[in-house]
Amino acid sequence: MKMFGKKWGVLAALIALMLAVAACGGKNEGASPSPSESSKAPAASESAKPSESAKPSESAKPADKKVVLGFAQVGAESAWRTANTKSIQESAAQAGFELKFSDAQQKQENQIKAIRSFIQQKVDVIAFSPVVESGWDTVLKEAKDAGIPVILTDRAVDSKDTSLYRTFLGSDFVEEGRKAGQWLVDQYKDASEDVNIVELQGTTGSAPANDRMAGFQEVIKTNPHLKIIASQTGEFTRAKGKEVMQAFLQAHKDIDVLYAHNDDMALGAIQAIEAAGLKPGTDIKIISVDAVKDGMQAASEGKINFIVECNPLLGPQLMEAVNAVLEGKEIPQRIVTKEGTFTSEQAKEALPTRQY
Ligand code: GYE
Repeated sequence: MKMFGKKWGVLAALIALMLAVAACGGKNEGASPSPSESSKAPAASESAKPSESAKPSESAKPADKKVVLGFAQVGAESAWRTANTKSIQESAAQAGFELKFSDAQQKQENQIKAIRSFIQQKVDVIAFSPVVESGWDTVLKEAKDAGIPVILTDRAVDSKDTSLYRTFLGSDFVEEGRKAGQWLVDQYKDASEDVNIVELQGTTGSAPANDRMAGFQEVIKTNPHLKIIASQTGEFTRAKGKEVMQAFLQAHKDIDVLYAHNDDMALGAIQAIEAAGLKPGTDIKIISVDAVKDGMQAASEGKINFIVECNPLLGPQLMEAVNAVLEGKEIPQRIVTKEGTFTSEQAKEALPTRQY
């Protein structure tokens, strides 16, 4: 944007100068020649490069219309989400796309409204991260009928008709839950008494909450001593994580383990645990998911014992998928992000180079 202003400012100054010089000889036509020259400069492929030079050309030359991508984001509930939003915005700019971005504040009705408005505006592609899994068929059908391809990012929908979207790009949340459970199984393999686990679930009905719960349960049931004694949503936020953990601590005097579906809730819970005079990571073992900076920091201090990584930097892959869809290329129905896990020691090592 700034470059646009600057460039045109310089052009305008040049033109003014030329006009002044030519005023006596009198044949210069004014503003048109220079802008149209500059508008030819960036070819379509060049505009995909991280350069601002694409912008003046597009507005001066409507034939080279930018790809318009409508993105309906879940909200701004966590550090993961903030990193995800930034990745999408930056990658869209780099790809030379016009991004119409909407924040649904964790409400499905807002996302549906945003998608309908993208359809009305005839965007080229719609992408979204569905806040919950169910209830999308009608609006997805509307997009399909309008001929607008839809790409799911981050979270899945439970629609039976998979022709309603072109691909689903994101993590395998069941696998994340399994990794969390496996660490616990390994830690307590010699347990001779019950291990009391409390669980802070993500947003009710969301794919990561459903799947992280399922994967975790699947693995821990191999050891009957591993018992979930309480499980409640903390809505993926720090504030709610703290509040629910406070209630857990009041209701149960013998909590051994906290499994939080994301770092933000674990960080909120850590505050509640410390306020109760207990040592997070020691008195209560903590497992969480995401591996955002603050989570990794807490892990490196030994307050979180194990973090399962969930990569929010989906922007570049999303833009590739948008291009592929628009070029009519075949893309896989499912694109899974690669991720790892971190113990406290590994978190300490990895922290300085974390991007989010
Ligand atoms: O783990 C959590 C966020 O959908 C993977 O949503 C995402 C989850 C992430 O709020 O922090």
